[in-house]
Amino acid sequence: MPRVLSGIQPTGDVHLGNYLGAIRQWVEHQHHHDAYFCVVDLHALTVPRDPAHLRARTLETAQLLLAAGLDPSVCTLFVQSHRHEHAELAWVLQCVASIGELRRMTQFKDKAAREGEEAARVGLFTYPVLQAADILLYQADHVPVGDEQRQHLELCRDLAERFNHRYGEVFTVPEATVPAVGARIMDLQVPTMKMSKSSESPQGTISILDDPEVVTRKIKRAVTDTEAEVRYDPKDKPGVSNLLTILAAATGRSVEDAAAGYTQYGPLKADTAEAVVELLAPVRARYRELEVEKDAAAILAQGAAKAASVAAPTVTRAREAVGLLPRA
Ligand code: ATP
Ligand code: LTN
Repeated sequence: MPRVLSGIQPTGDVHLGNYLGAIRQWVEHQHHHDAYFCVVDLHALTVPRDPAHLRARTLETAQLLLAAGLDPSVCTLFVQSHRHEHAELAWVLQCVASIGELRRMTQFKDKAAREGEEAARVGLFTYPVLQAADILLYQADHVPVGDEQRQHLELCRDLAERFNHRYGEVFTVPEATVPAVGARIMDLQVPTMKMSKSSESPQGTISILDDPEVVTRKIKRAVTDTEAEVRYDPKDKPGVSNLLTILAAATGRSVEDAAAGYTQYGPLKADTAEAVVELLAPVRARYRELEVEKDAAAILAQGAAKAASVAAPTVTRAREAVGLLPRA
């Protein structure tokens, strides 16, 4: 079976963009892949966080993934920091990556620009190398992610190829799997910015646990434009195009099909809201049903143990390849 791995940061409320861009694909993939999914708590340390909050969010994010449909009897769900191999391989790969290629990462440039690069943590800079370690440890063939992760996946492939070339074949070179529709859901209030867990735009972000009334209100108040023409044109009409993308992704159609028949924004918003409410209803219901807290911790412990069976041999091979003295 081909192997799949992906991760999500425990940095805030899981939102519709995470669901349509990534999680929904994970739920699908788990049935025909050897599938590994992790809550990437080490990645969350790259910007300042409250420790108690991070701890709580890590468990809650795992619970949400279970509610969204990840099934621990068919996939491996774990917390990144519970496997020390991630940090260990990340170091080795930091000695393969160059400063120049990391400097070109747009996510680093954007995030570092917010506080000024001087004060940005070194971990924010090396973040994509840790991500590459996550992927390469499991010899993943496919990595289902949203659109903004393409560049990190390219870097991961480059590092795998460079390592294999320099030290011998150790790593599978992975491919990004990005959905055709829904890979980049935009903020409903600022449709030129991607919907994000860590943005300060509660009205622009739909949490996957939002009440149906809240979802409906947010979509009805979504920023559009004054033209009153329903047409998919992300450059000139980012708000309307985002609604069409959401409607299309939620109902499994192309954006063109989704746009057909609408002449006004009101009905488009009403139907989009209805489709999203319907899409998220099972996730909300399951989140409430789950005897969450205890179960999730046990599932994560099992997941970490299962992850070791793939991660540990990979690290051993990588250590040997670069010339680290074998452990006694
Ligand atoms: P943060 O704001 O803390 O960076 P995030 O919302 O970008 O968080 P991540 O945990 O970094 O979420 O990403 C988890 C997955 O969700 C990734 O595969 C990412 O590509 C995808 N994703 C994130 N935001 C969107 C979005 N707006 N549209 C589609 N996919 C998204
Ligand atoms: N950087 C990713 C999260 C992430 C990830 C991974 C995704 C960390 N490690 C490994 C896929 C595979 C993001 O979505 N911001």
